[in-house]
Amino acid sequence: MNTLTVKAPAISCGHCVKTIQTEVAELTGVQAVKADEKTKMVTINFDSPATKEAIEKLMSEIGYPVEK
Ligand SMILES: [Cu+2]
Repeated sequence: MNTLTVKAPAISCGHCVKTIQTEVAELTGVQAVKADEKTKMVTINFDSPATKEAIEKLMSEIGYPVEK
């Protein structure tokens, strides 16, 4: 199990949190997604075939690019 923690500055409300948690969880290999509205941090637990790159790409596609 790998853990990725990223900051997504575009998170602005509970709806954003729900969108991220729903969309990222659909990626094959992702086990758990926890987003926080206040800190704008997202923690993802994943296994193969999911990758850090694939998760970050998906977050950009749904409108929440991660801060580098
Ligand atoms: Cu929102």
